[in-house]
Amino acid sequence: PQKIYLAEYKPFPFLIDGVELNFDLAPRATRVKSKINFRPNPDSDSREFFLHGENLKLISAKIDGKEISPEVTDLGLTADVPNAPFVFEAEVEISPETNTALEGLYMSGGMYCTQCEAEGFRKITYYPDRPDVMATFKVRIQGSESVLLSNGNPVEQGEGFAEWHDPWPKPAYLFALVAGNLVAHPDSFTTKSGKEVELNIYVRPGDEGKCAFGMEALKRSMTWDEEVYGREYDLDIFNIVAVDDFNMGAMENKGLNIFNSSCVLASPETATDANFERIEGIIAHEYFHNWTGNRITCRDWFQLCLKEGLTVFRDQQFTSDMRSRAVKRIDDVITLRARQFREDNGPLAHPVRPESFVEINNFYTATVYDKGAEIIGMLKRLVGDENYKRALSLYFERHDGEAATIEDWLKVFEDTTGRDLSQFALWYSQAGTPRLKVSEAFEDGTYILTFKQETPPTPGQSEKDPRVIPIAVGLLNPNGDEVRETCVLEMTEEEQSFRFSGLAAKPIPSILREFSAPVILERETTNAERAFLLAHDTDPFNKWEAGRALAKDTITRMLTEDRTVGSDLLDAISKVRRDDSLDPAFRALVLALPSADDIAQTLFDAGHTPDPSRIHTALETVALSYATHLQDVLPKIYADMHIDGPYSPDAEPAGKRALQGAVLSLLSRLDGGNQARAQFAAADNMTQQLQALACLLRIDRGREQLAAFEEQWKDDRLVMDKWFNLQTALAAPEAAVQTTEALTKHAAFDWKNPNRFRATLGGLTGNMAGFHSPDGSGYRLVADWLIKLDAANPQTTARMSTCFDSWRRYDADRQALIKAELTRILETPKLSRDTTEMVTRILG
Ligand code: HT7
Ligand code: ZN
Repeated sequence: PQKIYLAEYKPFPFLIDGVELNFDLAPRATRVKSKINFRPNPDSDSREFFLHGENLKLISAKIDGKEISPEVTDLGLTADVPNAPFVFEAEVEISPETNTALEGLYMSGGMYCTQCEAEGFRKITYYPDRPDVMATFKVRIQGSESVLLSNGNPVEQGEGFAEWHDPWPKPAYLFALVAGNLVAHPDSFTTKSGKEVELNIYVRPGDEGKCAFGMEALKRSMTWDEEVYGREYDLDIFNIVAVDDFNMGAMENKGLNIFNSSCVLASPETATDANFERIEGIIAHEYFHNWTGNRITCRDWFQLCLKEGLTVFRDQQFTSDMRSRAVKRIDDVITLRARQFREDNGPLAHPVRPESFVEINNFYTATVYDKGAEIIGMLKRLVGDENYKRALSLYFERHDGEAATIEDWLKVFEDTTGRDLSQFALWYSQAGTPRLKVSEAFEDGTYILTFKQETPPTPGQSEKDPRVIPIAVGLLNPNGDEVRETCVLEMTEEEQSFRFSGLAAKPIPSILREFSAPVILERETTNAERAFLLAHDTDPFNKWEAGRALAKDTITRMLTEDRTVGSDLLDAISKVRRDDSLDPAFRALVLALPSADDIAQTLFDAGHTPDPSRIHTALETVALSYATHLQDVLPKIYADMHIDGPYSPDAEPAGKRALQGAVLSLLSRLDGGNQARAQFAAADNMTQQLQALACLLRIDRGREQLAAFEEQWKDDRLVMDKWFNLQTALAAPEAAVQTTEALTKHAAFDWKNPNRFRATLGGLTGNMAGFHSPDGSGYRLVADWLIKLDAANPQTTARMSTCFDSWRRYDADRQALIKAELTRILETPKLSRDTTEMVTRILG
């Protein structure tokens, strides 16, 4: 397959003055007529006219009204065109009903919908399907459905048709069309300059009761973007549509966001607290794209982090403002380490701005999104809040209506602050997570911290240069008082020392506060010091981090030195658990154990070969030790966290339920599941119902409750996803593969639906000890399903194949088994470009 390189960027030879599209909808024979006004691009010296087009049946093509016979291949169309403005017209036929890849125009549950990012528009009609070609669109839809939607503002609507006009020039990846017999949850919003905006969330009949939270989240997002970034909405209408079959979470199409129904629909009975928070974050994320992505888009797909890193950063800021800043930061770092650090440490490592790709869909990664957001966080910390604000205003002013690059982005910061950001730019071009080794010295009242940075080689990048690393540090004296408030040390060299003078005693450092840079901190320390920081650190992130390090140290020693769970960990954790002054959500986070995957990577980094089954046992042992050590207080904390009154998804009650759930999980290891059975029976919300079910699955496989849950929720697709997921994710290691296999034979296992596929197979791949079953049955089952799915949906298959990316961590037998399955996948006839690229990179 052909590789595309950033270095080979060339502008498109033509500009577009306007696009008219006409859709005549039919499930297997939709007709799309296009009329595009082209003119030569003065910034290009080429006049080659190539339009992308895939899986299209060309009916006719014209230039300036005259029929032409262009050269057509599997990838597009070439024609001779005048060296002057001209009108290109085409009519094509497409088949949405048989489009199982969920890219382009497809059908989901009887409705038509589109997904054009990144390169789906070329499956709708012939077009220069690249983000730097921006145009205004007029769209006419003919169909028998009651709701016919596209981007922009409505122009005219009548029996069987609707017309839309989007006045804002946009790239084709932001095009959207929806047609279905849908119902609206309507509302409105008045912008700060007094403009009335009509808002709707469109859903299938029956889902109307699950829209209210999403709508409130949308209005909160609109207000926040006005207040914090000065960004107002710019159309008369903003529509959201919920779709059941969707490859990712949601899509920011101009004025017509399309959402995976799991990322917008919520009611207390059917969605967990975590679902509510995620929905709020995703609604905000897609809405924020209206400025960071749509008004200012990307010049090419290598610049994807320009819109995604910034928009993730913005949605993280929003959530910290809506909820708890400390808890949000801890949650984000847990996710970053689990997804991005894993990626950066394996065969799929790539720079935040990659330099080449075969299939761009494979680069919607944790690195581009989450590390992209971390880079912006570092930049903000380095330049300060005021300069960040000024730089962003300049960015919006200078690049509005443009397709920009990372160079443009950094330039606004350089112009605002006068700083040279050329070394900082390495964060975009160098892959891999820097290791930051710390050593210290104390003499005559001066404390010296010395840092050494090193980034291990990654695929295609053996040498790395030192980066700029903002290291937020505070110092505590031995009695626990803070003697130096947080300051940001700016590391620029490979090795660098920083001095703190005038100290009466050797301080205890709190390093990398708020996780000020996406690095791995390596520092020789003791569990006594970790316990001290857990008790005294004023930085909530590092307070939590100290407890996490203590737990990880205990677990890794249990596995490598045959230690038992020490009292240092139990006493330290127990203090936090008993401390009523702390936020319950924070206490729940302190109690949560590191994931099996985290332990496996830590062991591997320390030169050990992780054994998934022993890791599982060690984690269970620590949980039981927590339970036994805390048994006198657990019932009281459980009772204290009880909330009277109706369910609310707000942060405070959600935090209480999180702590109550963590306590229930411990209690159920001591009481045979009595409390969990009672909670399951009494639960009036999904959070508590699912918490209880999870506990019972561990105890007696929860057979009775699983059946009751299925009976109660069999008609709710999103809740049934949870039912599938819980069983494969929490199955005992020896039963996980069999359980998954049985569930794939369940009548409700619709493998073409990405949510159901991910819930079921993704549950197994996340169940480390089950997936890595020594006989290779987990690998085989997953590979069988990936091969099957690839023929229908390459994008989701390629994404799910990343479950194999950590294969080099394991013993030789497991490595051989995984390699055999990856090779089998690769040898599948007609394997997609997406999966071929992914599996080839994983094999290395
Ligand atoms: N910008 C979107 C990324 C995206 C996507 C969404 C749904 C289906 C396929 C997709 N391919 C790329 C989502 C976002 O980051 O907001
Ligand atoms: Zn995004």
